[in-house]
Amino acid sequence: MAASPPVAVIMGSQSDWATMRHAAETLDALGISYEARIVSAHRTPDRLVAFAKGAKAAGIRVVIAGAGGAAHLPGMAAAMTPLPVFGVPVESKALSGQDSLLSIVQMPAGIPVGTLAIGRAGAVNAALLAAAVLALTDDDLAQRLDAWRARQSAAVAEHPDTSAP
Ligand code: RP5
Repeated sequence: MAASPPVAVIMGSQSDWATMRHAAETLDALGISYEARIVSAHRTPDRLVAFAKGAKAAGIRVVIAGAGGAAHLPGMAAAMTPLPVFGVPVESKALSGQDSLLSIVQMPAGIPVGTLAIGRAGAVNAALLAAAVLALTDDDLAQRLDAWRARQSAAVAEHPDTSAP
């Protein structure tokens, strides 16, 4: 059986892809392979158990988990794998992602989820954190990550465009 890529990007619903694609695009930009899967803690609990219990043996090294509302996915995944899990609160319609954030961030001591910002920023940063973890043992990736950050710095103008609205 072929080994899984080093990163799994899981999400509770197809509707989360609009947010989680930003994690995927950031991983693409850094040349990190990943698999993206819909794994719902509520609607597909058996799929979640199979994924989380098998993730490490499959070769996955970091899990990025995005979910919205009563967002149990990152915490439940973390409960069933020793791999680092980064949680991305998806912006919900009803409560603007506050529900997602609080669901993910308030893990009891003993089972950590590294919780990111709500929405796109969290998705991008989850990918960057995954890259930083993998770069600890991958010098080529460490160089790509340094270059990504340098490009970002170079893209910031020193003075604001005062003609902008
Ligand atoms: C959660 O419920 C998902 O993570 C998603 O953010 C939210 C809403 O899902 P849909 O009703 O759009 O499928 O499980």
